[in-house]
Amino acid sequence: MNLEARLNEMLGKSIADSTDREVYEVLLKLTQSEAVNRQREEGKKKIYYISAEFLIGKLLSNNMINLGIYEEARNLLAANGKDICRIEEIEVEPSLGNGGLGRLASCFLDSIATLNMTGAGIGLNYHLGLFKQEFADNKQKEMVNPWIETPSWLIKTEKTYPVKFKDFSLNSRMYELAITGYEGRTNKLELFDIDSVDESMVHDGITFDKEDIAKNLTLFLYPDDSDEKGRMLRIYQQYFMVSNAAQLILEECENKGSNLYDLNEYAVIQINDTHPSMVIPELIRLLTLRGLQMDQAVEVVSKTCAYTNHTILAEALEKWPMHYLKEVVPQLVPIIEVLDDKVRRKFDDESVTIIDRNDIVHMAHMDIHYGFSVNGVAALHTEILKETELNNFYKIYPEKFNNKTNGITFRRWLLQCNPILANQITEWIGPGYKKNAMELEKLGNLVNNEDVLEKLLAIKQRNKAELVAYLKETQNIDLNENAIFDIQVKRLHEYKRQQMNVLYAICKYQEIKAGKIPETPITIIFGAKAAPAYIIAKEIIHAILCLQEIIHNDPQVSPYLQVVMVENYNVTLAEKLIPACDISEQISLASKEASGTGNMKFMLNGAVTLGTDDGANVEIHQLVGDENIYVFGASSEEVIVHYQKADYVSRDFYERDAILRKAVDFLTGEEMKKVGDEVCLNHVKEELLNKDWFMTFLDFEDYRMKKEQALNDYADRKGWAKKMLCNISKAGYFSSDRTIEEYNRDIWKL
Ligand code: 26Q
Repeated sequence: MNLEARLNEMLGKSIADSTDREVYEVLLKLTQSEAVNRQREEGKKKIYYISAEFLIGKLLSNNMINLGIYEEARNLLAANGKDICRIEEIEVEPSLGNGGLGRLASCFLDSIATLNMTGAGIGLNYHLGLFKQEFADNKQKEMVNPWIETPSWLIKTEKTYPVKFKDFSLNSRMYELAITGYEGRTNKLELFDIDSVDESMVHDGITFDKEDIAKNLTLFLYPDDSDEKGRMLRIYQQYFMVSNAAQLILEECENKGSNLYDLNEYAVIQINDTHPSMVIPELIRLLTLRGLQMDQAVEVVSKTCAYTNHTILAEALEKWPMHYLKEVVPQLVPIIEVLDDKVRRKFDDESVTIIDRNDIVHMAHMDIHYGFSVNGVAALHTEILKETELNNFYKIYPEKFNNKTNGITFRRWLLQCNPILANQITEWIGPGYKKNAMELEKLGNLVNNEDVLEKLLAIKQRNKAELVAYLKETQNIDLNENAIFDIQVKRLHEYKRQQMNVLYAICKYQEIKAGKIPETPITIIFGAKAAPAYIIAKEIIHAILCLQEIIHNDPQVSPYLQVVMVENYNVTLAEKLIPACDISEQISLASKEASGTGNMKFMLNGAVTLGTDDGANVEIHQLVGDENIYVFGASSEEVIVHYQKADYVSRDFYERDAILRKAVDFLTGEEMKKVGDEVCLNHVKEELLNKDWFMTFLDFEDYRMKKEQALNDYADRKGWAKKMLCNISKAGYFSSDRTIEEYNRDIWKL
């Protein structure tokens, strides 16, 4: 393809004479048509990855890299006075996910296509996606985030299915997004929608009429489920998603020659957490309508569906009152009752039933009984599922349980977001690592090469400078590029313990005030959205923003310490922050973070982890060794025992540790009250003192010591560079290509 000629033709003028938007639009169309050329449906069996979330990120650069036209396009644009980074800025990021689970789904689609597997993602086309976060008065405000523009990556199709609810029916419409594999095929992400969605019903931020389903069904990603109407809407969304998925899957398999009794030879369905679990009863229902006996339908579906668990937090395990299901999808109720009845006949154990004594339906239980595989997302997580959380199920079905440690696509999280590092690695060890990530191990041989270490430090410095410029331009934030960049970016959740990092920052502030100046300045960067109805999470954001203001306005402290919370943390910002990071904060309470995937992205980009032995941190720790990671805090076993004995009392730690006490008291001190909301700040403090459900105080002292050590070690630049190199060289295991190969080997068998 002659890129220049095609671009000129499509533009109708020269590149130099075109606006950035015009160039973006033709690149989009050209990339789209290239992607279509690589579409293939081969092989009998197809993996359907059903997920309520796909956090895909911007697509232009990603697709151009995967199609092998990025370099040529960048050079061509540069020769015509255009900066490809500016062109990328035009694209609006699709925000179809909350965090880890949605981003994982997107990494998996990339790897499935890269590995030339026949597969598709199935989800919903939320018009406004996740809310856009804005800060005002040091608080989070939620705004709409429309992302569908013309032209769009999203292609409207003519495919529609009827979906019946209790009192009305809706016709769906399928949209498609091309999923390009790196030097591989193009697969599809199928997103279902309805034509009658009405974006104009949203007012005052993200408020809308939760009961008008024909207008609101695909407006937002999981709106607030703090009230009953919100929870009902969630069931409407989930059923709509899986009914479409089931109809599409049956249609495709029948077209390929399936007689439906052999469905599992044509399809394997991966259920991404419990959000798509109703696909099980829905498929059974559709199969019986097509003539199968109930028992046969149950057997066929049980051989086709596999379930992934992403959380051990009880409150996130979905349980729906039966009366909700009767109100929304009465047609599934008799089927769920049959499934429950079969379980009750087989097992005399109330803890494994599908419908419990209070008439509540446990979605995960249905997945485990009527799926053939149950997997956790990191070694520790799977062990905890087997030994505690799902132990009663593990005893029944030991053969179903398996671990699939998460992974990330190196195309987006290295080649795209950190091209200078990627090019340098290619120079050092050749390009093989792009497809065979384990080749990064070769970097280990260079750990005593002074030139390599210096170059690594120089690249980090360049990425920091780029982040500084980007945040100045987009958010008017002034960062000191000579500081240590200590970064914690992830959803705001109490178990992730952003509050512990805040307490550390307060201690540091107080130390500097008292005259103890750090050897190297420190910049602590946060990025996090809080669910709109998660009050304490929003209050923690408030505390961070108040602290940011206080330090920013304190000339005695600000040259040595900065606290910054970036607004509207999303994939685009992650791609800027991660390459610039020195210290990666992964500080969840041990046993609570199923895996984490940010931890892997930071490591791959040469950050050193400060973390607990939780989730995939455990595996990172094993791979890099004690010398190349800072691990602190109680172990998962200790934490589990504390919960069992209910013997943790946060106030004891507060009373014993004067440094901790001073930091906690600062939360409601005069300085904070001057810039913040007293009620919110009091609440943050009281929650820590009276509950501290996630044991912040238990780990605080150890956290503070290990963080000090990391900050001190940073000054030995060569020693630090060795740690960076080691982390990069061991990151190969966390390629999602490895994860997907394991899913295929053990579960999908394509
Ligand atoms: C449940 C009920 C009602 C409303 C919302 C939800 C809900 C929504 C989203 C429950 C869970 C989620 C998302 C979970 C998630 O992102 N989990 C993360 O998955 C990652 C990929 O496996 C892991 O790395 C993270 O450790 C895990 O927290």
